[in-house]
Amino acid sequence: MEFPKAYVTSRILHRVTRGANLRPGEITHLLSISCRQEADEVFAAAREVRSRYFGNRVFLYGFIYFSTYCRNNCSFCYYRQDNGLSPRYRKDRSEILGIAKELADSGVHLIDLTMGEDPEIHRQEGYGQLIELVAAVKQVSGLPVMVSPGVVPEETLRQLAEAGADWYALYQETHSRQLFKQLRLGQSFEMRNLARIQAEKAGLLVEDGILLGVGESLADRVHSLRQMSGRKNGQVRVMSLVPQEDTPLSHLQSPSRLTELLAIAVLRLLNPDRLIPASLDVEGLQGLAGRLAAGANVVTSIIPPAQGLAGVSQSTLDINEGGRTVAGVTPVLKQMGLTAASLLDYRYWMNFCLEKERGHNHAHRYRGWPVARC
Ligand code: SAM
Ligand code: MD0
Ligand code: SF4
Repeated sequence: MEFPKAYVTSRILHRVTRGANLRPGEITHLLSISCRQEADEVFAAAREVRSRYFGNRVFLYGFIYFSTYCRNNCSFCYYRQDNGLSPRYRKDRSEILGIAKELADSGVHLIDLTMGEDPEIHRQEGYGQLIELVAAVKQVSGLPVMVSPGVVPEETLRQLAEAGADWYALYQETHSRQLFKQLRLGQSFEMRNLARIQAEKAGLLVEDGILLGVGESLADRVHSLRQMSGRKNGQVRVMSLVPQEDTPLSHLQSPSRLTELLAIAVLRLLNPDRLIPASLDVEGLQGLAGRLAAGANVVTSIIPPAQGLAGVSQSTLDINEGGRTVAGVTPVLKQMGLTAASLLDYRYWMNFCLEKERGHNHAHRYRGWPVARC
């Protein structure tokens, strides 16, 4: 006998909110939901699980896309080398430090230094310029720093960690080897996976992520969500493809909003105590509330206006209007009963995650955090 879909959904959520692990078939079921009411139940469960670890506290990440030059040709990306339309710039050291300070003063918890695989930076023996930049940004902002430079050698990862980098962000985009080949043209699936493992060994926190709507099957989505969740990632993300003019994937459509929101909620159910972004880089400020309601707990891609900075998948949306700022997102948090965490909360969570991943059972030291059930 086949049970009604809504009944199966309730059963799954009942189990998972009581601490059971989601099985592959259950993930498939949740990702296939098309009824809004049923989806709302999934989001409510994701919020419940989130609140056990994080209460109503949300983290805010400042984003500095400091070089938009790239030697690669990813099929989805506006900044691929062959795209003559994308704005190319390379910010100098003093501009970057000024922007980092401005972001820190505005109340973000972290600075994300992101670049294309800029040949000027990647060809330098030892990446000295990038390593020095990380140390300077850390010093001037007084904040944790994430680097998103693409694939770099293991030795560079160690030096970045020594210079004070806290995070290494490198998204696999898909955990299917076949599809990867069509997305990251001419790049190695293994090297990309390995770089995150090496970063973790170097003492960095690591973020992985996947794209939705790039030709993946439902089974690919389930596989990727499980792969990301079974590893030592501190932060995991899903982002919908934003089709870009003059790129090989320009003909594809962005997946429905429900697709991304369900994937965020499933990621939360799979990763109760991890960080999950609600990126402003997909739908701008108007997409924020939905992503937070689905279980995300980090607002990423906060960009100061009037600095000539671009976003990645939304290169201009809401930036110069000041929508992608702490002041812009605060009313949304408030309206949802959420609040920006303190910097101390953020540092505390980073330590908690590092200790846990190193297998040190110091959970008792973190009694005040997570909120309950450590
Ligand atoms: N260049 C580095 C790299 O590729 O790892 C770091 C920056 S890259 C621009 C950051 C991420 O943005 C990519 O890994 C991809 O997930 C996302 N991205 C790029 N273009 C996108 C698009 N058109 N739609 C959605 N996400 C996109
Ligand atoms: C974001 N545009 O958070 C940024 C970017 C890179 N670490 C992050 C994809 O949405
Ligand atoms: Fe370059 Fe990153 Fe865009 Fe790929 S995703 S083309 S590596 S900037």
